[in-house]
Amino acid sequence: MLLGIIGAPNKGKSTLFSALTMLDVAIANYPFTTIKPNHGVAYVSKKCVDSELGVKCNPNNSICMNGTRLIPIEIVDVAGLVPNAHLGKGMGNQFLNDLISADAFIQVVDVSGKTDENGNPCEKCDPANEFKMVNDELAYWLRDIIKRHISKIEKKSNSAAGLAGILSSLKVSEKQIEEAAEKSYLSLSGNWSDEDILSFSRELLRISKPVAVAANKLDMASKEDLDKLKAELKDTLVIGCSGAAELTLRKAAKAGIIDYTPGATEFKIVGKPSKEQEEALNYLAEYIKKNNGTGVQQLINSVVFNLLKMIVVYPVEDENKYTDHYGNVLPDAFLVKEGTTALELAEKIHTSLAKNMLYGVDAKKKIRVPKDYRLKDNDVIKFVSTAKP
Ligand SMILES: Nc1nc2c(ncn2[C@@H]2O[C@H](COP(=O)(O)OP(=O)(O)OP(=O)(O)O)[C@@H](O)[C@H]2O)c(=O)[nH]1
Ligand SMILES: [Mg+2]
Repeated sequence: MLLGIIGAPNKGKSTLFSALTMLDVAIANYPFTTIKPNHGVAYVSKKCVDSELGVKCNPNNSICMNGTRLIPIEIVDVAGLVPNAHLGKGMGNQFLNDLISADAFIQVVDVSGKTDENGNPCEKCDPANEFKMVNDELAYWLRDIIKRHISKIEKKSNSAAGLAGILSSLKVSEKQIEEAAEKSYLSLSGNWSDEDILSFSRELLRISKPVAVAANKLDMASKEDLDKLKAELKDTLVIGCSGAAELTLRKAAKAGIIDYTPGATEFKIVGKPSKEQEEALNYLAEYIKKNNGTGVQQLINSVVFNLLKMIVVYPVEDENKYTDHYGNVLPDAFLVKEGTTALELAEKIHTSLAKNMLYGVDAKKKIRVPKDYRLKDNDVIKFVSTAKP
């Protein structure tokens, strides 16, 4: 799973990335601080099933913190996009190629309206304009990729397959391509004008690359600012957040000053903060209490669980002890798309496991489930196959 952080310059993309990954990256109050993409690992969080099952877990592919399972996903932060980036303005748009295989985008906007589309200071800019500008630039980027390949596609008899092949790095399916063509009233066998390719690109992005909006710098904005943006972008998932607040809290936790679980609405001071740090922490304690957290963990969880409709499942080898081969309790938490079958999950884990699979066992209910059983959120599942261990 890969999430791409995009947006205009100076919106807090790298701050959000740094908070999510705890990696040190360049952050500054001017446009184009980020030049090269930052790659890292972030974690989605969900209540671990261990307490429900009355056991204590030993995670292997994930982390468990105060009963919360943290599951890794890849995340990339790139340079800022400005109006006419496709014509080479600002840093251009070539850096978007690093996000070509993203499953979804998080677009960071400044909900306080204190920076404009170019990342320069502003009094009362409307972040909804940024959203439109960035979506336009994404569509131009895709249009230009397709344009470069269109002659090759038009020679193929089956154009959806041809396009899917050419756009394979974009992780789009033939079905999504057919749907995008239909929605933009285009025949896949026809000759497309630049305008046609642009309409198709917009639809394909809409279908295959969902976008959530991180309404960032909420600490400098009012509730009305956030409500206004939500109303303007009513068909889009908009989550208010403060990347700066989250970064401060995670840094304080890393330094052993506070005990803080990402997403929590409170923390405990466990170390010895300086007078200055204590003041900042008191402010943040109030802030997260009032705002139900910093919004950062809520953002990434909403993207994965609501926008991308992923569920969490725990494969085990022993359905009674919930352990793997080595006796680790609930070692792995997998993120899979809603509707994934037991057999499809087995394929993800190991091809031989899937090839020889006979059936699954729902370890919570201790009942057999067929290969085509559709996994449910928080399932603990054992695979029974004919293969010798
Ligand atoms: N008040 C407040 N300031 C923030 C927040 N997030 C980021 N900032 C500040 O906004 C400025 C820009 O932050 P960056 O993370 O560098 O922004 P960016 O979008 O990565 O910028 P470019 O790489 O230049 O495109 C810095 O001064 C940050 O400290 C936030 O949640 N609240
Ligand atoms: Mg940056």
